Parts: sequence; structure tokens; C-alpha cells
Amino acid sequence: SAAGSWWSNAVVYQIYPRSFADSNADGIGDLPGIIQRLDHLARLGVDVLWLSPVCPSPHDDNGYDISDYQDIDPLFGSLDDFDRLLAAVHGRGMKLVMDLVVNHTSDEHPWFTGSRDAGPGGPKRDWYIWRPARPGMEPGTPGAEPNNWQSFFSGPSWTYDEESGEYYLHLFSRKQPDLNWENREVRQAVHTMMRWWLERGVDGFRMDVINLISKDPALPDGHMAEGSRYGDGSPYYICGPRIHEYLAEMHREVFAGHPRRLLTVGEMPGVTTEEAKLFTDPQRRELDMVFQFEHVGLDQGPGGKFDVRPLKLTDLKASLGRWQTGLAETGWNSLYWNNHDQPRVVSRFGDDSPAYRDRSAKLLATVLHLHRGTPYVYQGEELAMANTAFTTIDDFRDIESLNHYRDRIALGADEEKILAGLRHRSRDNARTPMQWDATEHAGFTAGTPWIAVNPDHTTVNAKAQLADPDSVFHYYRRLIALRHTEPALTDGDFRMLYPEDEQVYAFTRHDRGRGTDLLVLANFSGDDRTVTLPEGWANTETLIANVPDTAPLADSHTLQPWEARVHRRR
Ligand code: TEU
Ligand code: CA
Repeated sequence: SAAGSWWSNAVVYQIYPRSFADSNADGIGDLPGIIQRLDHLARLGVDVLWLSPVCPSPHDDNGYDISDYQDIDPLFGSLDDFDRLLAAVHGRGMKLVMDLVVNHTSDEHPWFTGSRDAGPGGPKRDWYIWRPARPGMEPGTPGAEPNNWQSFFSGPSWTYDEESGEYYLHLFSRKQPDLNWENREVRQAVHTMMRWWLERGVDGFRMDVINLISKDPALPDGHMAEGSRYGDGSPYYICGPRIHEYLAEMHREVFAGHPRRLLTVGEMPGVTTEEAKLFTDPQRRELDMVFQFEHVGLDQGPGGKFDVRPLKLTDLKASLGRWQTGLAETGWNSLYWNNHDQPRVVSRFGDDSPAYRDRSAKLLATVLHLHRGTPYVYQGEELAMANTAFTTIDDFRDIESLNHYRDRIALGADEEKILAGLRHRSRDNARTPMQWDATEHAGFTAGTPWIAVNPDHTTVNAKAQLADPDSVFHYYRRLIALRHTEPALTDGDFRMLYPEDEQVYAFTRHDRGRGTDLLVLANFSGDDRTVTLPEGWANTETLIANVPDTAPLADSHTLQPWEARVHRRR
């Protein structure tokens, strides 16, 4: 198995540069700002920094629409700034992983403008996915798109180019045309660019929607659910026919035999445990680990991510438990609650009221970090940053949210209902500025922030928490230290307890080699809950807990609301 690899006891910290630290008062975070705040990461004890995109971009999707893969967007700084950041990260013994966005480019990338302007048969035409209108339909009219696929960002997945009379495919926004990975030239250009970053000294890549790069060449229509205007193309692009071939080729061309210890993680919407085993089996030399999406899809209805439903704890346990079991012998899990696409977990799966925000944030961190896999901490998660109070649609910035709003309102949806869904699920919840201190704009910028700072920054901020030994920050620091010192976190077998219980999340980790056992108990509720422990856990050592120890652990224990505790026995 992958245990024993350097990253199997590493913790990764994700920075969304736009919202982390602004050094030049333009209201947008930048690389010099990150350099000024690296001590925060060093204090936390994280091993790897994953940097969301900083390459030149029109920022239609906040940098996930890249127009030049080998430079730095002036908004974030320069290549010199990047080299200084890399040196500072390495100087602190940490590694830096770039965000590789190669399922698509920006429509302002020269590859695309060349492909579009040269017209059919032009030199780079086949670098993207161009198709004529559906047979018998008037090009450019609704329904004439080559197939019925829905975009992730509302509307069709095809945009008509008047000049050439053809459509180009974009699974995301119309300014994010999909690259044609069937084309060897495209793959070679991507490999060359990746090697260029490795030679610059970066330590690996987080690969954006990398399991979408291989499409069914027939690009067939997807199933259209009752009443929807577009079809679901996902069976034809999620883990498509040549995906393993492409990743094995990428490994050979870019990573094989590299002298430095690298990290590759593939972001894979819709991936199953079976496929993830293939992607992360070290013998297959494809990827080290993947981000799966099952657990962040459990609290939504058939209407998609903005169709908000309550989470059932047994669903969460079944899902995460399945991923623990699925990758126990072969492959490796990534562990996350948060990233720049997910609402803040303390508001989503915890209780962000003043009474229980900190305690439930510590509980969520305990449960996640005690699983087997590599934990990812998203900026602000270590402070229990919560969802913000969006009032009107003008408070939002994210193209996914704005397109959803316009699309539904145009179809006559009730505005308050749409706004309610956005307040719960909008990616902007994760993108409010990092809360450094209680001053105006939370110390993020001396200018006007590109998106409003959460008003709770007066109490929820890094400065206050650094000074409070009982803070969420220090709890995360202790959890991360545990991963570096207690091998059972890395190697221990996972076993779920009380799987049918809707309130308590509990499991054990058994380190066969050293005979160490860990027990994790977590009360995912605002009510007391008495549990009878498995044999042999009375009077065992408390490794970490989010409430003070009152008495030694007995054969049964009454968990307080949102109490989490970890015990160890040798
Ligand atoms: O996300 C892909 C993706 O699946 C998300 O868009 C997710 O499906 C959606 O937000 C619903 O939760 C990656 C990046 O992380 C995201 O920021 C980009 O917008 C997207 O790809 C396109 O590059
Ligand atoms: Ca700035």
C-alpha cells in the first residue's frame, strides 16, 4: 500500500491566493502577501502548500481559466515573486504544489485563439473540440448544439463560433474551452509545461478535474431528466475511455525517475472507489492520491448542489467508511472537508453558533484527521471560519453562483429560494478573505477587498487564536503534530463503530505492527449521548479531546454536545 510514502503522514494546506493576503492594497491577495504570512503555516506545522492558480487569466473563473501556463498573473505578482515564495517555502522545510488546470484553457489563451481564428483545418484547430451544428438544425439556434450536455456552470456545454460556423465544447464556462486530449500535440505541450515547473523547483501538482480529460469520442447525448433543458453528459466524460492511458503517459513523460520527492493529487468529480484504486495503486504509476466527491454530495437533492438537504450522519459514515475500506490495501485517500469550491464545513456539518462553533470545528477536524489518508486544511478552516452572510445577489462573485441565479430566475424561479440555496452552498462562502485580526478587513487588505470580509472576523481571527492555547488554531496544530508522531494515524487499520447511529461517529485505528490502538468518539449533535465503549478502553490515555478531562474513561461514557475525544492504548 502507499503507507510509507513521504506524503502518507504529511498534511497539506491549500491557499486560494486571491483571498489569502494582499500586500499592495488593491484588495486582491498576492504572492508577496503569502510570503509575509508563511510563519502562520510554519506554526501550524503543515508540510505542503497547495497553491490555487496564479498564472495569467481573465479571471472568469478566478484563475481556473488560464491564458499563459508559464508566467504569473500581474494581479498576483511576478515570476520573481514566485521564485521568492518557493525559496521561502523550501526554506521552512515545506513543499509547494501547483494547481494544474489542463482539462481546459482560457478562451484568451493563444492556443485557443489560434484554434478558433484559423478556422476548420487550421494548424491548432484540433487542439480543442469543435463540431458542426446538430444535423438538420440551423447553426447558432437553441437546440442546434452538437449534443445536449449541460455545463457545470448552467446552460449548454457548447458555444457557437459565428466565424467558422462550428461549436466548441466547454464543460465549464464558455471562456474555458476544453482541450482535445486525443491530440498528441496537446498532451506533449502539457508535459513540456509541467516539466518546466518541476525544473523551476515545484514539488508536484493538484490536477484540476483531471478525470474529465478523456471524453467518449462519439460525444453522445446524455440522459435528459424530466423537465430539464439539457442532458447529463457525465457518463461520457467522467473517467473516459483513455483516462488511465493519459495519466500513465503523463507519469512516464513527467514524473518517472524524478530525483525529488513529489506529490500528485487528481481532483476527480464522480470517481468511484474502484476507479480510485486504479488511479492510486503505486504499481500502476499514475497518481499518488485523488480528491473524491461522494461525501460532499450527500446533503443535496436531485436538483443538484443548490437543492439543499440535511445531512444524515449514517450516510456520511457509510461513504467515508467505504472509502477507508476501498483503499485500505491498495491506493491512498485524500481527506478534506473544505476547499475553494465547498461551503465552510463548520456551517455545513457542524454548528457555527457562538456556543458550539469552536467545539464542533475541533470535532470535525478530529474525525477527519484520524482517518487513514492525507489530510488537507483549507485556508481559514484552522480558525473555524464559517459561511458568511450574503444579503443580495450583488454580494456574490462566483461565476457558478451568478450563472445559477440568472439561469433559474430567467426560468421564473423564486428569488428568495435561489438566494437561500446560494447562501448555503455558494463557493463564495469559501472565498471570503482570510481573517488575520480584528481590524477593518481582518488585516487582509489595506484597500477594498474584492469580496466582503465575514463580519465575524472581529472574534474569529488568527491573531486572537494564536494567543489562546484553547483555540481551534492550536487544536489543529496539535492534531497535525499527532500525525507526525503517532504512526497509528498513518498505518492503522480503520474500523467503523456503531454504523447505524445517527448521532455518534466512532471508529478505531489498529496499528498491527506496533500493537497500538486508537479510539475516536465524536458526538455530531447538540445533545448529550451516553455510549457503551468496546472492550478494554476504560482508563485509557486521552490522546486529544475538545473538552477538558473530568474523570478517567469508564466502560460507558456520556459525550457532551459536539464532544470529540481520541484515546490510545498500547
Ligand atoms: O472544480 C471542478 C468541480 O467539480 C467543481 O466545479 C464542483 O463540481 C462545483 O464547484 C460544485 O461543487 C474545479 C475547480 O476546483 C473549480 O474551482 C473550477 O471552477 C473548476 O474545476 C473548473 O476549472
Ligand atoms: Ca494585491
